[in-house]
Amino acid sequence: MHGIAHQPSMFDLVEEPTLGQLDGRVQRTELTRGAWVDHLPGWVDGSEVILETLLGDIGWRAERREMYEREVDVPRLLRWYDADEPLPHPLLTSARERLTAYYAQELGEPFVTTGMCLYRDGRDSVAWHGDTTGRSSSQDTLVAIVSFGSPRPLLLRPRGGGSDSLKFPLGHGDLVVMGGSCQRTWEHAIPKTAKKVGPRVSVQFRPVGVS
Ligand SMILES: O=C(O)CCC(=O)C(=O)O
Repeated sequence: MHGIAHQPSMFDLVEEPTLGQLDGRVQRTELTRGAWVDHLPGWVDGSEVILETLLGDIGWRAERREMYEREVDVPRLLRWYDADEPLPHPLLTSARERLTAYYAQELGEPFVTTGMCLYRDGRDSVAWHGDTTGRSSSQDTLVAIVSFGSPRPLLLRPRGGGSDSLKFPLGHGDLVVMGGSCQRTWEHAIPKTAKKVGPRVSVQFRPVGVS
């Protein structure tokens, strides 16, 4: 589908995907203004089969938006799962449950929706933004991201810029969680790259009413 060049090896495809421990392994970086980021490289093991599923025909859509008075394609494909829509691989459902349990104290509510973004190659990207549609425009919340496929850096900077950005390299099976005031007081981006990179899928879990 979509002409995505991806050649999994037979070896990778027979490996069963599993989720690692979260307790004691997640590393927190405190940012300014009550924002923080948690990072756990390699949370999902054997994730090749999940990438294959996600690169299949799961209903990816291109979005268009107005720019300089004309409509242009948003440079990535999107797929949104509401609370009651089954996810395309059972490990993703387990991941959402495990994250809900791990962050229960801090979040006080479950992760419910699942947004997915497909970056087909290095030309796909997302510009600086915070997830501020809905409650996250005024309340602290958590957005958890599990990354599959080619590594791409997630950049973070305080809203409005002004200081150097932080870089979290997101590889195959890595977890990153943005928390506290991060969506309001910081911005994040996945920049384009001229390097030859394969597809990457970002799977984002959010509480209800946050996007
Ligand atoms: O690709 C990512 O992991 C980040 C996605 C993102 O920033 C968003 O969809 O809000």
